[in-house]
Amino acid sequence: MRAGYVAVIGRANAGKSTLINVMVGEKVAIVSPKPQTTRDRILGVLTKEDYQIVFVDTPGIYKASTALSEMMMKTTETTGRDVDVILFVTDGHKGISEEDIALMSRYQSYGVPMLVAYTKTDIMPEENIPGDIVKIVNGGIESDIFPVSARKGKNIAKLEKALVALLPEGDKIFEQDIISDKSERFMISEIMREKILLKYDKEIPHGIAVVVERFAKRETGNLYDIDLAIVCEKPNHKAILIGKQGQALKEATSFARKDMEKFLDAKVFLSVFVKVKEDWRDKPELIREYGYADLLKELQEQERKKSKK
Ligand SMILES: Nc1nc2c(ncn2[C@@H]2O[C@H](COP(=O)(O)OP(=O)(O)O)[C@@H](O)[C@H]2O)c(=O)[nH]1
Ligand SMILES: [Mg+2]
Repeated sequence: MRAGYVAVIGRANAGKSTLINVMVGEKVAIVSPKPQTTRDRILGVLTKEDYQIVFVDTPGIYKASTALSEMMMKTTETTGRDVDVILFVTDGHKGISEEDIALMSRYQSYGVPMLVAYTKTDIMPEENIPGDIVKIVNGGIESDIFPVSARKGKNIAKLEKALVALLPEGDKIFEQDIISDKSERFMISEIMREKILLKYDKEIPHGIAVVVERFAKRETGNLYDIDLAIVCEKPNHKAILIGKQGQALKEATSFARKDMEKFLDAKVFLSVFVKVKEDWRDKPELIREYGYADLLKELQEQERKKSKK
């Protein structure tokens, strides 16, 4: 048996969460075309007869502008040092820049075995691939490079095999049927956030948190009552979220409810309201209250280590 942790690292929007969902075979992390979709570190677990891969999804690499985004960045950094393998994901469709190579070099220098997934090959000309691979190799990156498409499932099996070969021998880390370390409540709030990411312009979703106020299964009937609060930063954001006659929010809520029903395999009564908390993203106590306690813990751990040195 081989088992271990694989940190999935790369720029925002590279396709990390999509790749993990495809490999795990279930949606463990939400996906959207906007950067900063993944906020928290999420584990996605793939268990087969003779191996277990624990993927660590990270928020990715980008410029931090609030306390929340700074925590997200730091989480990415520490995750890379504490795993068996780094899977560096790069967007093939965007092409390879010097900056991409500099990032790969940085993670290579951690001394952890690394593979590169060059993804989204389904939406780019295939003849661009060899040139980009040469660029990566000439940039001093020694890792094997796998051109893949998460959307089409192309070359995913090969990548999986290569990851397994780099894992240490050992017992399973998680029980057979575990696919994520996150609770149902967490996934419910994430599903709502995904629909908001898809529906509104980026300044709105980046400034919201979704708080589960009630998550209750009825005693009879396969039915959940779920109440959510969407916390936003400004009164004008609240107005945009709700929309004319509540139409915008109604639409987002209806998409979310459908996905929640799929996820819970039950009927869902969903009620959603919007409230304003100015600048919550810069207030640690609110970041904790809104469910990002893991991010805070991570930050405190680092400060502790720093002050020890
Ligand atoms: N065409 C195509 N799109 C992809 C692929 N993988 C991810 N995407 C899209 O790229 C965007 C960002 O994906 P996401 O997984 O959220 O990226 P992350 O920020 O790195 O986690 C989403 O719109 C995905 O649907 C792929 O293999 N092919
Ligand atoms: Mg992501």
